[in-house]
Amino acid sequence: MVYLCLLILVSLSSSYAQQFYDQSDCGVEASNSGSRYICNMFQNSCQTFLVYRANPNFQTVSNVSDLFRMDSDQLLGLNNLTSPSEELKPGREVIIPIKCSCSGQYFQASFSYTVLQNTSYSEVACGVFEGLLKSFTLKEENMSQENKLVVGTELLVPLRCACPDKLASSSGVKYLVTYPLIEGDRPVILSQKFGISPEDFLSVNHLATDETVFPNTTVLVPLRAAPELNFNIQYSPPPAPTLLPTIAVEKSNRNAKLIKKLYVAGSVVGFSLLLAALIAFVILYRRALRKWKREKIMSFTALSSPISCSTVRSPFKSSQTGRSSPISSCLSPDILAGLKYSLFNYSIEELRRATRDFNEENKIGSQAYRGIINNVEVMIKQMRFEDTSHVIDVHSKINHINILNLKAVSYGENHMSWSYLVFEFPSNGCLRGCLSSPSSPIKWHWRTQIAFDIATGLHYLHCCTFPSCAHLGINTRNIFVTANWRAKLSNIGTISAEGFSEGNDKGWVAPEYLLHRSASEKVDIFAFGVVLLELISAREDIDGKSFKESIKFLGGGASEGGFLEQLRSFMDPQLEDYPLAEALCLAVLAKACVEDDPLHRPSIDDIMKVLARMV
Ligand SMILES: *[C@@H]1O[C@H](CO)[C@@H](O)[C@H](O)[C@H]1NC(C)=O
Ligand SMILES: *[C@@H]1O[C@H](CO)[C@@H](O)[C@H](O)[C@H]1NC(C)=O
Ligand SMILES: *[C@@H]1O[C@H](CO)[C@@H](O)[C@H](O)[C@H]1NC(C)=O
Ligand SMILES: *[C@@H]1O[C@H](CO)[C@@H](O)[C@H](O)[C@H]1NC(C)=O
Ligand SMILES: CC(=O)N[C@H]1CO[C@H](CO)[C@@H](O)[C@@H]1O
Repeated sequence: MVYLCLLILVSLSSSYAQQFYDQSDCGVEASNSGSRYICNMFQNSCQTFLVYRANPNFQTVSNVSDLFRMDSDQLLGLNNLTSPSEELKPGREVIIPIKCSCSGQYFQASFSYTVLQNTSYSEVACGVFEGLLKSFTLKEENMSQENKLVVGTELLVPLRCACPDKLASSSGVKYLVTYPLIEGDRPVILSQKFGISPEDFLSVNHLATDETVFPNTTVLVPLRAAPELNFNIQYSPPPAPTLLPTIAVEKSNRNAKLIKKLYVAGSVVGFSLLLAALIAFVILYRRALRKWKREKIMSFTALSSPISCSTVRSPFKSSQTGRSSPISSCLSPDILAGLKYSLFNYSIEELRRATRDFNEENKIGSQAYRGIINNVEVMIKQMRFEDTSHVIDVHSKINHINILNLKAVSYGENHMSWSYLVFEFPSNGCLRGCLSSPSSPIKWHWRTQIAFDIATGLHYLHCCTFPSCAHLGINTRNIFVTANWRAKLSNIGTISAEGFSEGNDKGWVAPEYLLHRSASEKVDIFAFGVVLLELISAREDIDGKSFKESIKFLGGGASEGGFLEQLRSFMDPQLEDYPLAEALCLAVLAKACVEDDPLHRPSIDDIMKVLARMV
């Protein structure tokens, strides 16, 4: 029986030996294997189909048939529609018959397109043609170096398509339909939509069971007859909000305004301290009025936007991540918001004194200095004026022992000059420094404590803030360690979902973030895995290559004796005494966190459960 299954599997996978799912986004600059579908020896052209979705620019069948330069009658019957001018719902899938043929190495369905307005190649490939081809393919085909396109240009558009090869044909597959993925698509859903078996679908695209597929690229759907779509497939609802809707605390409008003004004046005080707030408000507001220019205040009010440290936009359903409801473990964010939050305002002169005139020796990192104010060590971060308000906003709403505390702010003379944020500075400095220091290796139980602290900080960000946010820049350089070896996360709110910012421009980063800018909390889980590996080995690995190699043994393969030997040789040589079982546990946890497929990474809840047993 098993043998039979194996046989079927082998024959299935070999019957679709050609084409690979390529998860990279439509707009990526570089070509991957799988960016285009490869010709086979069996047939070099065929009649097949692709799926196009109605959208605000192409709303009717006649719009769509114009785009594909075909007769609208051809589309009506195939799509069970009657009128070419009927307005389709955005997202309604329209099946387009195409002729797919081999050109050079690749299959393509050739169309031409006249550019209607000044635009870009990526907009045509990813917008107009919905990712049915990569934008660099379009550029290559039209021999262009630039991304710009001028109105009126006639473009050759080679859409992705494929013909079944010999083995696929012999198993009855007639068509491989090109399907552009959208958010929420999963192999199971697609199989239902086309009425095929998930196994067939997975093997034609060389996908592993449970593998996540990403929007803005295509898959092939193997069909034995012309496509008929089932439009009644339920996409799972968008990820549930990760926190209680904010009903717990009704704050009056007046109260909100008061808070805002306090914030303007450099101090936010929570509801619980309303009385103190009123007094502080009067004093601070008056002082602020005297001190600050009117326009400055105006611009702050305008800038104080709602929190989003990097709002999580997750393609993963919460049911799949298996996360239990965080509701029970968290307070309402409105209560947390500024329970106790006060922000001082320092003058530039004070900071100059603290850092010995921004002396090079005080520099830690590219835009941070350490300094001493009132005999307390602080970290002073240089920042563009327009970025400070966001960071302050985020910090005014989070308050956690494992997150670096923002203490004060200092604004430059005008909008063009630098502003500075003053943070606490835990005396052991950043974790990377502690791990690299040869003089005093971190003891094992401190390391597990640090891991637990980082996880706690992340859990707080993921589950106890509203909207929940991902850090997106976790690494050992922005985790700080206090005198008694507790860890604190920094750089909250400085990294946007769109891009890498300081502190995140090097290191081993979750692959889906590099490829799709897919900014989910799973990016943090990956980064946490990397931090764990550094924590137990003390090594630093820029692109993860050597880490990947050295933790291979955890996936099996080594003999039992060799297994522990390999673990020992991976560990920080400076660690003298540590329980091997715990080390193994951390290594296995780290390996799970750095899985390429975000769905296979554990949730922060699971991580906390594991670590809580150790500390
Ligand atoms: C779509 O069709 C409508 C009416 O038939 C027309 O006004 C509009 O210009 C068309 N859009 C495109 C992009 O061709
Ligand atoms: C075609 O559309 C009509 C309504 O417009 C519907 O009743 C019928 O079931 C559809 N047929 C198929 C095969 O989807
Ligand atoms: C499009 O770009 C060309 C060249 O850059 C320019 O001359 C033209 O005015 C632009 N047209 C529109 C409508 O923006
Ligand atoms: C897909 O591409 C569209 C258009 O280029 C873009 O607006 C959208 O953000 C992309 N989606 C993802 C998940 O990258
Ligand atoms: C191969 C081909 O048709 N190339 C055309 C692509 O479009 C540019 C205009 O941007 C033409 O100059 C090329 O001839």
